[in-house]
Amino acid sequence: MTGDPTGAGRPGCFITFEGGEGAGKSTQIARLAASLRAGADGRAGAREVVTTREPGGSPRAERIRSAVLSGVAKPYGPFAEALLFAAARLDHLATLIRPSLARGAVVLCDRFGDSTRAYQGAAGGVEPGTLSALERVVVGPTRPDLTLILDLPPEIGLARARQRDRAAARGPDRFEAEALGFHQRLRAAFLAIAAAEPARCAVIDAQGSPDTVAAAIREAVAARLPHLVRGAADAA
Ligand code: T5A
Repeated sequence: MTGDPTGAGRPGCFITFEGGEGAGKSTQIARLAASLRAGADGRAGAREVVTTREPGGSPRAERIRSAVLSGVAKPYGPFAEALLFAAARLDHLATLIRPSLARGAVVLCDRFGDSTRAYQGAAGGVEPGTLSALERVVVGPTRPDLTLILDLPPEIGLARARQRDRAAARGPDRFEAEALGFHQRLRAAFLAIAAAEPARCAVIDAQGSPDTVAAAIREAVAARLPHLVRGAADAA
């Protein structure tokens, strides 16, 4: 992919996945990555796709992830946690996301700035203006071209996450352990973000089977970023 297909001043394309706990983001990122990499005819190598996650995605940011998700920063409060997520994001953007976009890759990121707005802002109580200022400084122009918000009742997402955690013989992390009301505020916050920024965000019903959700995501990508699908067809 060359030029500036999204008009965002860079050759690559930045897609973020957002939503509550256990919504299926990791599952669906792997599926979309495979489908974009394969191209229209299933031939491997048609497009460079980078998959990554937040917090984390770079060695230094992964160290911050371990600390925050362990709950060690919880006593400092949601604003301090927002600063830690921002520090991780700064490194992730500088070392992975921006270089990948600059060489024309499609970057698929599991959570990004909307998670700070929802978790530390709407659910955690940090003032939105403060978080917007932080986002302006840290993210600057590297905003997502498309954000897929995987929506489902938090009871279902938490049950999925708990089942996965049990299978892996581990307990809930810092945020999974919050009360149901916290997760209900998160869901409302993600839907409010989508309503406020409809050009960037697409809400995906995440209650169906993995195949049904994957099909809805491919449809949204084709509708919002047709050059990605066209590019795959051209490469075929
Ligand atoms: N956070 C993050 C902040 O507070 N502020 C920030 O700024 C940022 C960036 C990250 C935590 O950090 C917080 C938010 C999070 O609490 P994490 O471990 O990355 O922690 O957690 P999540 O992003 O929530 O990811 P999860 O791994 O919990 O959930 P996913 O990725 O949404 O779901 P996935 O794909 O792992 O699926 C969960 C289980 O459900 C099954 C899967 O097989 C898996 O077992 N599943 C389905 N089952 C039935 N039907 C489907 N359609 C299914 N899809 C998946």
